[in-house]
Amino acid sequence: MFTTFFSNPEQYAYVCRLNGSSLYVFQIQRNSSLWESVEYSSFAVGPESDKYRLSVSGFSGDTGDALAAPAHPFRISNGMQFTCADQDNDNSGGHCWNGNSGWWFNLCARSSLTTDEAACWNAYTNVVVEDVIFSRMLVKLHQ
Ligand SMILES: [Ca+2]
Repeated sequence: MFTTFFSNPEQYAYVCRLNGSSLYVFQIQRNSSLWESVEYSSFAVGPESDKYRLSVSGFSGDTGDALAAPAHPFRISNGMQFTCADQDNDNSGGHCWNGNSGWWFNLCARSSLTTDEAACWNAYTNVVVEDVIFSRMLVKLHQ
């Protein structure tokens, strides 16, 4: 998990500085121990004034696009502002935040890699399966 990465406000700024990087890769390990990876050729996080809005495109990978696939529009994270314990920016009448860190929740999401207890990455169905036991994010910078 990169919970710590998203739990420190100064790290948000670091993510913003990485905007325009050539490739973002999420590597995900399921509780079956299998690893999967997804890539986004464009990954941007908006400024604090826009509550770190997510913008991704250019998906490829060996599992589905849980951030932007249109199968279940109300769960798309792409275009959403960041929600965490003290910032409810999701489209739920409640608060999608659960666990100990935040995510780009909509109503709510099919993905969340920042929580220690209920991590998920599910692009194919509307059922949230919390089967991610480890994940990491890699960034390839422009030359
Ligand atoms: Ca809400």
